[in-house]
Amino acid sequence: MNEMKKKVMVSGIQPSGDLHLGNYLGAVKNWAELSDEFDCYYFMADLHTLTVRQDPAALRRRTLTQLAQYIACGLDPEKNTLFIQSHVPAHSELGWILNCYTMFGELSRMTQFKDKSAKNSDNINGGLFTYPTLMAADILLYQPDLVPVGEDQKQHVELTRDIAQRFNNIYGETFKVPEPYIRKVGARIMSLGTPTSKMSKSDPNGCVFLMDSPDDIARKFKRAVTDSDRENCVRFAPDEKPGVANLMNIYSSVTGKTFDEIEKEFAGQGYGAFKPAVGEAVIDCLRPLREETDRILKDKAYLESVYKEGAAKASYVANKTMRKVKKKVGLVAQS
Ligand code: ATP
Ligand code: LTN
Repeated sequence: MNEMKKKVMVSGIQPSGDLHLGNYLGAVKNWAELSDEFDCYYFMADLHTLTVRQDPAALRRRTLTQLAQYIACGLDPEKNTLFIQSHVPAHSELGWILNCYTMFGELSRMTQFKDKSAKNSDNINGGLFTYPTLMAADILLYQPDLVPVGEDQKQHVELTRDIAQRFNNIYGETFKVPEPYIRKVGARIMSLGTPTSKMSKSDPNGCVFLMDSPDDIARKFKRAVTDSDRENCVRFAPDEKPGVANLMNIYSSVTGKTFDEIEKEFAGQGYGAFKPAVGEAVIDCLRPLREETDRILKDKAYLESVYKEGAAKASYVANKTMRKVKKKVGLVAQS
């Protein structure tokens, strides 16, 4: 029987910090649900992290931990292609070529470049500036239909589309022009300390990491900011009570309960009961993920087999695109 070709998805996360609840609920958990429907490529974007100084040993540890976490969070390596970006040299190769089809002005307009160069004013390197062309290469190599990303990466996917269209206009159909795939609100988890900004690894206090101990998680939720009014009532009102809304969102995401059900469950009980309950629900949700990650990390041979096989599968597809690109631009084929 002729099987319908599945749509292709590609995404990556930089191992520049440990994965947190926002990364899980907003990205990896959803990716796992797409495994059957799509042909998915997920990678550790290790080359991207070099735009900011990294401790080499910590980078290696976080890259492997992230892979173990992808698997523990439900990304089955049999159904998804999981790999380490630097293991597929085509990413760097195509990144260079695409640099030559991307304008200085376009790169200058990227808000992430402006933000990161403001934060790292002592290290505004070329990689930070050309980061979007490497990201475009990450994507275009796999000819995907969709790129699941957070809102903040939309601009980079749009630039990727522009680069692909420009290349196709010069050389004829070479790259599929992909769409960003951005999930609705709800998946945006906010900081427990500052509920008006998103939960981020750069704000460890308001951030729950997947590998945090149950005690740490309980403590972080007990300290979570709720609201400054004296209502002390669990009610979904994101504008008036962003902290409470965020906790309800987290509780709903990990238990599957609706906001109505949550309001009823905590009616008349106040934040004193609600905050620890959210903490407990998160502990229960993350415990199996943490234990499974630890178990996988101990099985070095298995982890190695996953990333080797992932790199081989990814390279096969990536090299096919590379051959096409090299031929189009006029590079001499080796064989
Ligand atoms: P940074 O601290 O540099 O802002 P980060 O911790 O926000 O990084 P990213 O590497 O930018 O994480 O994001 C990886 C993936 O996780 C992206 O798909 C992004 O949309 C998702 N993600 C990150 N933070 C959140 C969040 N708070 N809520 C929902 N999804 C998130
Ligand atoms: N830039 C992204 C990580 C990333 C990515 C990609 C996402 C690198 N290459 C390709 C999707 C597709 C980030 O910082 N979150």
